Parts: sequence; structure tokens; C-alpha cells
Amino acid sequence: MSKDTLSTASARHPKPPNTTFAYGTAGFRTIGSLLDSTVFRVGVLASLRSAKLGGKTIGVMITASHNPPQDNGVKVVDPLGEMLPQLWEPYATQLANSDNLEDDVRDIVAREKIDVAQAGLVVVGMDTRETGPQLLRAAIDGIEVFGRAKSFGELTTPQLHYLVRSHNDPEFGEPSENGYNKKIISAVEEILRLWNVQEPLEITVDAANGVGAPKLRNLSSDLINISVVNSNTQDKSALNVECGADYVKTNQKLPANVQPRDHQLYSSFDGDADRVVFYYTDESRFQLLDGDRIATLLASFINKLLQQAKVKANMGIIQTAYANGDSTKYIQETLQIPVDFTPTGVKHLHHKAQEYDIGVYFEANGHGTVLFSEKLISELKSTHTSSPEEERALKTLVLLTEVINQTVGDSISDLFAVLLALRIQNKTCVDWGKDYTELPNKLFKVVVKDRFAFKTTDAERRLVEPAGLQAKIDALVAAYARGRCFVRASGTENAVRVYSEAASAADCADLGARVCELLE
Ligand code: NG1
Ligand code: ZN
Repeated sequence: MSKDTLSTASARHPKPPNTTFAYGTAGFRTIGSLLDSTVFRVGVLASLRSAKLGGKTIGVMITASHNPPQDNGVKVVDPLGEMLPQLWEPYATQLANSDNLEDDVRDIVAREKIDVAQAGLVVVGMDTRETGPQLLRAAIDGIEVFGRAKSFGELTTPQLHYLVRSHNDPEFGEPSENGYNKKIISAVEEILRLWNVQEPLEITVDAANGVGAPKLRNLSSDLINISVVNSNTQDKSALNVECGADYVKTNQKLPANVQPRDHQLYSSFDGDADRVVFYYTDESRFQLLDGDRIATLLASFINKLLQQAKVKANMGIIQTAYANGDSTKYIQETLQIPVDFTPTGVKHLHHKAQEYDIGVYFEANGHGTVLFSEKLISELKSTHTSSPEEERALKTLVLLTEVINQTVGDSISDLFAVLLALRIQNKTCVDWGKDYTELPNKLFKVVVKDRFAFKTTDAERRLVEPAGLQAKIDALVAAYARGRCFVRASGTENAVRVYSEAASAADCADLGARVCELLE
């Protein structure tokens, strides 16, 4: 290990005093100006991870997603585009907080039996935040202690995942941003040709003044016509402010700069373009089409294609406690598809989804994707068909596996999957909104003294600690028709979240407010 290089390089990235860092569900996330040393150290860790895996390409993404503009964050992406395995998260935390970096690096190298000479390539990307470029340089500095760095500059989070995967697995696609664009556009256009669609796909997207805006511009074609609003990435203070998927979902209202025409579909991305939600207005009433709706739309569309193609596959939908109770009921009773629940955080949903031939997972906030197993994909590719209708359905299914990002939730590919599902089924956004009615629901955020005191069980739907609190919540819930309410600590913010739903909006608000009072 080139000790001098580590100490010399690390001296350029001093750790801020009195700050502790924790690698959580979304990697490290805090005020961007505090993150220089942490990002440098994550760079070191990423190259160790590459060495551990015999020189495979690893990714580092610098983003704080939907958080406010002054925040930033960093996470590590594994070779096939997955999140860093949970076993390595404590190493990230250990290095970020270390006062003796060389010893701690040596400790990890010994524990994991790493030959640092094997460190290979680490690809790096960032969103559009003001602190991004400086943190990108810190990451590169850290990576280059043991390995090699390649910066792709501004990227969406899912593009970075794609790039990591395609560097390791050339069959997945060309390892460039252009390769990502080509893969999606050509699959979308081929599906449109198969179904003889003449009119271009059209939608207005609110890009949260984030990186999704410039990236969407690269995806236009004769058959794809996207207008982008909230596309100002130059004004660094505008990111996610009064716009974007998180704003729309949390406030259940239109973002700034969308003047809707009734019955027309709109969509919002978040700041790093891995979440998407849709909406329309009906006589000025706002109708949100969130992650639960995307899951049901895509699952029923794919089911229909499977039937047409006469292919049998086992499909499951994965939800979290934040899924609306009526969406779960609709999936189980009307679509007759099994539902699993996992804790919040896409890595949990992703793992569960991998247990199916087709695993559809979406958080209600719009983060999710559809995973197709390798076994099913090769079966689809080798099945012989006996009619043009079967042939078309089969081809569409294969092409959908190219449109839909197989590594992580992706606003861009989910946007196209939804537009295709609607167009091919001749379904309007209003039809989509009427698939099922939704229970009124509300999300609250409560700042408490110690959020780590809140421990949960049953996919975060019940509290085990603080002792006695769950019984009080149960007693309140019992008083409301179709009431449901749960409390959990946020993994990305210093707060506790309360979710409530009930048969009426007034009851839902009341139930949530009363549970919040229990926390004060
Ligand atoms: P936390 O802060 O742990 O609730 C939020 C989202 C998660 C997930 C992560 C990662 C809600 C209620 N929570 O987590 O679903 O997306 O951010 O970005 O939407
Ligand atoms: Zn995001």
C-alpha cells in the first residue's frame, strides 16, 4: 500500500471538527460543505472495493437527490449496478470518522484480505449542486490513492449505475452516456413501430431544476416529444424548490411553472432523476399518480403482454409501508398479483424483487423499477410463436427489458415505460387514475431529540421502542374507519416520519396529528 500517497492525499482533505458521519440508506448525506473529507475517503473505499473484487469497475455518485440545494451526498455502486453490500457500510462509516486513516485502511485491507495492487477503475458522477465539482475532485483524489478514476461529470444517478454495469458487462450496453441514450431510445422506437404508433409520445416533465433536464434533452426524436419545465440548473438555489417529485408527492399539489390543461398528463422527476411521479387535473382537481399507480399500471400491462405471448412467468409486486392501502387491495383482489412488504429503502425492495421472474417494485414516492430475471429473458428470446399477435407481444416484452433500467429506479426509463403502457393500451391518464380509488393519506415529519430511539419491526409498520408507544398508536388508530398509522425514523433526515391514512381526509389528518402529539 502506498502509505505516503494516502497520508499526503488525505492531508488535502481534512475532516471537519465535531462532526460524525453515518453511511445510511442513501449513503452519506449532509450539508455539502462538510463532505470533502468524507467523499475523499469514499473514493479510497471504492478503490479498495474494486481491489477486493479483482479489479472490477465500481461507481461513486455524488448527489443528495431530493434534499435542499445546500445538501450533498455520496454513495458507492457495486459492479452490476447494485448498492454497496450492507457488510461494507460499516467500513464506509469507519473511514469517514477515522482520526487515523492509514490504520483504519490497513485494518480493512487485512480484514477483507485485499490486495490493493488489484484496484481497478472507479467511475464517478455528480448531480448539479454547487458543491458537486469540488466533491468530485475529492473523490478522484481518494480513488487515485490505489486505483484509477474516470469522471463522467454531471449524470443522473441511474446513468451512473448503468455506466458501472456496462463497464463490467459489455452485453448490457455501450459504456458511455450515449450508449445509455441509444439503448433506451432504440427500444422505445422499436416498440412504437411494432404497434404502428404514428403520433409521437408527448409529455411535459418538471425536472426539479436538476440534472434530469439536460439529460432529457438528449432523448428527443421524431417519436418522442418531451417538453421540460423547471430546467434551470444554473441557478443553484432552485434545485428541488417548489418543484420536483418529492415536493409534488409530499404536498400533493402541482409544482411551480406547470399550468395544466385538464386531462393532460404531466410528470415530475427528483433532483438526481431516480424518482418520478405523474399527475393531471380534472376540472382543476389535482390527481396524483404516484409510485403505487406506476407499479399497478406496469404490472397489469406486462401481464397482458405475457398472456398475449402465451408465456407463463411468476410476477410479484413489492411495496413498503408507505403504499396506499387501497393500492395493495387492488393488486391483491383485482390484479391478483402477490404483494410483499419490505422496509423502506430501495435495496430492500430490489432484493425481494429478484426472487421473481418479474419483480415490480416502487416506493410510493416514485422510486422503483421492474426487474426481469435472466432466465425469463432468455426464455422470451427463444420462445417460438404461432401468430403475429404472439410475436409482437413477445418482442415488446424483450424490448421493455431494455427500456426499463435493470439496475435501479430511473425517472427517464420509468417515464417511457409508463408512456408506452398508456399508448399501447389506448388508456388515458384519467382511465389510469380510475383504476382504483385511493385512501386519503398524509405524511408528517417530527423533529425529536433522538430519532435512533425509534425501533421498528414488521417491515417498519410497528414500533418496538420506545416501549409502550405502539399500544398508544394502536388505540388511536382503532377509533378511525380504515385507519392506519405508523412511525419510523428517517434514514436520510434528522427526523421521525409519521404516515396516516383513513377513510376520510379529515380523519386522516386528525389521526396523523394525534400520533404526532404522542411524539412530543
Ligand atoms: P427516509 O428519509 O428514510 O424516509 C426517504 C424516502 C425513502 C427512500 C429514501 C432514499 C419516504 C417516506 N422516504 O427515506 O422511501 O426513497 O429517502 O432516498 O419517501
Ligand atoms: Zn433521487
